[in-house]
Amino acid sequence: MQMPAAGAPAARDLTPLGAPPPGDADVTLRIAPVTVELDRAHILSTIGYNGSAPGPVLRLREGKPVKVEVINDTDTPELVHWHGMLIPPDVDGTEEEGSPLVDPHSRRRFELTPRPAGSRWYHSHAMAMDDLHKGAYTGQFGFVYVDGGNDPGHYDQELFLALRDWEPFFSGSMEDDDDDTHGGPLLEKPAVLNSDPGGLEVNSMTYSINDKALGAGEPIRVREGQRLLVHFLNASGIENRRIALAGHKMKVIAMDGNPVPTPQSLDSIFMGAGERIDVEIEMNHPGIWILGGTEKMVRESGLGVVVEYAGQHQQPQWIDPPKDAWDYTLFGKGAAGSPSALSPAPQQTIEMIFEKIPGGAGKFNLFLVNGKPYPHEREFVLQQGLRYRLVMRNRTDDAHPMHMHRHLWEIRSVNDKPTSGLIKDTVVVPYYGRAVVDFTADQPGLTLFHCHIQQHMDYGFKALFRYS
Ligand SMILES: [Cu+2]
Repeated sequence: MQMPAAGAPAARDLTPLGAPPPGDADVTLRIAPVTVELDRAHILSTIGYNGSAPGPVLRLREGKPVKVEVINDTDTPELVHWHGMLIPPDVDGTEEEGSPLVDPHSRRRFELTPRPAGSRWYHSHAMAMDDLHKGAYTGQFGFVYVDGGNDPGHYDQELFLALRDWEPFFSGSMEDDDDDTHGGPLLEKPAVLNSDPGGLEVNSMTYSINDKALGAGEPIRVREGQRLLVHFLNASGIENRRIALAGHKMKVIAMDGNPVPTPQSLDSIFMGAGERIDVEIEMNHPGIWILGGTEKMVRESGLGVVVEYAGQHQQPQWIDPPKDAWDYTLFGKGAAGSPSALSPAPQQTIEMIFEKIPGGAGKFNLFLVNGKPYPHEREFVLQQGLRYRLVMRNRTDDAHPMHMHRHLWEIRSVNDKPTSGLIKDTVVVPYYGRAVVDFTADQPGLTLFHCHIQQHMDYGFKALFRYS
């Protein structure tokens, strides 16, 4: 199939600018300046959706088309991307794929059919470069829950909790204490490292869950014996995070909205930027507890929320969880005994090598995919219907949450540890490590692949897949 080049999308259900405000949109998202009061000391101005940040939780029915009206009340063009959905490139909200921009002070109508069921999210896909008031640094993010209508769970409470950092700033080098991937076998560590001085990184020291810093908002009020379903999202454009609920285990039942083959009860969970994890929590330990980042500085700078059992009155308590190893393969099927029907053999393999060119003092690092920053030529061409294996070789000293639009990945190995059956749209490729995923090329059209850390994406860490 011949696909249009980026910037020349097929017109489809797009209302031209200046059309009268239609009254029949199912969802209206107004992008405009908002004030977010994390706590009394942190009252921020940013850009949000419908007067808040995060935006509203959108509950959509799987397979039922929705009309989305995007109104851009800012001075710069915007894009609303639907992360984790299998939708065509012209509504995916990605300039590289040819989705139309929503121009400043104008509106545009999109029609999309939400699928598959599960926890998805929407966010700006604008480039930020050196402007820390754009793209993923703003308050333009929110959950989309695509309802499949077959949720067997009976929960007393369902919560949507987005982890977030604010007031980003540039710093010389980031001590990434929350990078849990350093313990790996370093399969991709080059024999000779580039010892040039590193460039600027984006950092933060201001955090929240949803729009409140730890202790500033209402607690999550529970009763002993309740079962909670919590949808977590790491909505950071900067960092991966580990979180825990003191005194409780969290049972991981879905990742990136997709049920995991092997649910696990853990003391803490790790989420790359852009990833979602759904957990069940049995409220079986009365007290007043902190749910928050496992790193003290991060938690005390706001990344947390109090969980309060009825009738308890003490100070909120934190307990450091045991430092469990985090590994996607825990949640997949074992390689042995996996029915091959569920994991068809790939017909072609695509190799990708990730490298970082240190920028030096005061400059930005540059990221390369197979030796080149974005844009590439026609290196990544898919043939519709084929099953592909993507081997991601991370020859950098960061863990990168890699995301492919409009497709779902089946994780096949992490640092050569095999697995199958775990379906995701974002995968953290470990520090000097390797991740292998399989996918079927079943979504024709341009498809963006990128690191979900905004600065990495902006400085080269992207590639565009095409269909031949
Ligand atoms: Cu990255």
